[in-house]
Amino acid sequence: MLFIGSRHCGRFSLSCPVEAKRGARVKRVHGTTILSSPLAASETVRTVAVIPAYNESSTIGSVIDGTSRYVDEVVVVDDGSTDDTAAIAREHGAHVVTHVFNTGVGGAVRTGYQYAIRHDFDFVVQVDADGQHDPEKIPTLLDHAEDADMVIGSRYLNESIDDYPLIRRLGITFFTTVVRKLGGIDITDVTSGFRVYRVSALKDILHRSDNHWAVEQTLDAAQRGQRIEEVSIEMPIRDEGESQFSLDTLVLYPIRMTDTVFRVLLFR
Ligand SMILES: Nc1nc2c(ncn2[C@@H]2O[C@H](COP(=O)(O)OP(=O)(O)O)[C@@H](O)[C@H]2O)c(=O)[nH]1
Ligand SMILES: [Mg+2]
Repeated sequence: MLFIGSRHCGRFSLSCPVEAKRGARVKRVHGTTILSSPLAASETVRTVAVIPAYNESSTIGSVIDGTSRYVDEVVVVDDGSTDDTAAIAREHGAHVVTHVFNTGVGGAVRTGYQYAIRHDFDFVVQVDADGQHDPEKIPTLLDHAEDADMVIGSRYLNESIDDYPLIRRLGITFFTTVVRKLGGIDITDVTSGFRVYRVSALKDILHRSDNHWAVEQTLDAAQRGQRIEEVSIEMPIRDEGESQFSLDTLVLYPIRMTDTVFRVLLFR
């Protein structure tokens, strides 16, 4: 039987130190792990799902329902939505933190991370609200977090990336190459928003940017020698709503990218 529930993290040792050593270690895992044995309910590792959401009323309910089976709490960061996202999220049992103004994905996930830190969670699972991330893959990500500080679900380790528009693939490849070169790590999908973090390590890499959050935090983690893993996760393109990527984001890429990279390399 496939194990259901975040308690499988309970076998992680809470005293497991985050080794801050130079030269990040990346273990890439292809395929899916099926967990076979549930662990004792008495173990106390706590996991929170952080779901950034901007006008996702058509999908947020099912994403929460699917996700809540695998975590102790679901937090939806409503990023200034103008539709019923927040109300639907509450109806489905999520704790909702509302931004009065829209900040962008980076601002939304940062609010979620701060919630996790403040409430002493051990792990954060980050899931998009648009239905792109299959909650049934959460145990796979958590399983790999046993030996990692950050686990990234990668579309590039399977064929789902082939469905993305060329311009989007070029953007992801560009960002990933920058982080690979500057961070000395061997990853394939730095912009993926389907991730798990060990909170004790996440505390050190809280990003500042509201745009290229993934580039900033992953590069920072690599520079600090945090353990970063990638796992193959299928990620279809979204059916509903609008992606954060637009012509504006494309035109502003070079400026924002330079800003992000200099900030990490020079000031952190
Ligand atoms: N488009 C957009 N999404 C946001 C914003 N703030 C939070 N989000 C949420 O952040 C997540 C990732 O955004 P998305 O557009 O799906 O990015 P993509 O998966 O990289 O195309 C989704 O759950 C959004 O609802 C925002 O300002 N714009
Ligand atoms: Mg998405």
